[in-house]
Amino acid sequence: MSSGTRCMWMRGGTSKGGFFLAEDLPQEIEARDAMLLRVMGSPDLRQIDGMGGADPLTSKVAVIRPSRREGIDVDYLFLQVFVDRPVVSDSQNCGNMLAGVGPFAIERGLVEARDGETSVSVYMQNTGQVAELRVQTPNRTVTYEGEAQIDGVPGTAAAIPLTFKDTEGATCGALLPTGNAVDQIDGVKVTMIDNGMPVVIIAASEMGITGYEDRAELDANDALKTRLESIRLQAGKLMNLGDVSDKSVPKMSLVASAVNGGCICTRTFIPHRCHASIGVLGAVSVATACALEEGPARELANLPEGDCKILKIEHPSGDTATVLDFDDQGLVVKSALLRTARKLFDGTVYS
Ligand code: NQM
Repeated sequence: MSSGTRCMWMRGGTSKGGFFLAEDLPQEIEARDAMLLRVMGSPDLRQIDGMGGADPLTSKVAVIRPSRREGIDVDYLFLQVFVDRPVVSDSQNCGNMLAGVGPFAIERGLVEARDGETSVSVYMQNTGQVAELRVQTPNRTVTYEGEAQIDGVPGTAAAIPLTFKDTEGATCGALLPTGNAVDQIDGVKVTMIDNGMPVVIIAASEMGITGYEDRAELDANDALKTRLESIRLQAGKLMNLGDVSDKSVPKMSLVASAVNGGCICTRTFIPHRCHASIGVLGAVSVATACALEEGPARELANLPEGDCKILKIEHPSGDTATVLDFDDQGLVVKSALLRTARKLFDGTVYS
């Protein structure tokens, strides 16, 4: 057993995981990853010998360091620790864990709190983009208590608004990496898009489901998952992601018409289990697809008028409201979402 590593466990949005200062982790990547697998208890479906919650949404790590970049407070590296495989992947970003980065940076003294609210600018190392967070800091102290409610999390907490700019093509190099809003893979019509998260969008009906099933039912549908994985492996290459068999991107979002007054309804595989809700940047990418000129999302979406649109992306736990700002060519230039976070534990974790 190691002598222990300083760590804070936090809920960030609808995810949960370990937050570390980069200086507290082994500097060598192989040693770092071996340590994080031990911390989470992976590979093991139950993660019984570690802190992970036996779910990709609770097997996440955020690594934070002071930023050397002009005008940026901290650098954030997201790591997905696979539950059932000995894999730690930096191939994706995570906007849910991002919500915890602001409070963590203030609590660890990397950002000085103001009285009332503190802005934290975060360079997201996985994709090379910047996010702005607003953290509630009455009396220069982080508060986690408040009135904001996000679907997928019981109760209320202090609001942490997130704003993203220039997320287009963050990982794939272009918003539509194939140059098309619609392609065919395995005879199925898909949109491959990246506005902060690489996502493959397919009409649920094309995959033989309604798109309103619950997470457990979809997770148990092995035939569906096999078809999705075949499409995903081909899409990965077309999206400039290479061989994605050991990567957690692209995500697979199955869409249907909204049923609760939203823009569209989603069931998203991330990529081998169905998300309990939807990822933050995943929601931004789906919302962006709804506003394309064509494609499975566009065909099913209810789109409000105007250059600033609030698009509610429905999912198994409710919806995620995404605010998109468009320029006069109809391109998304800014996106914003509301998240909350909570400090759960601060101490020493053993590997
Ligand atoms: O898309 C899960 C999550 C995510 C990612 C996933 C996320 C995002 O809910 O920005 O937040 O898609 O693997 O934490």
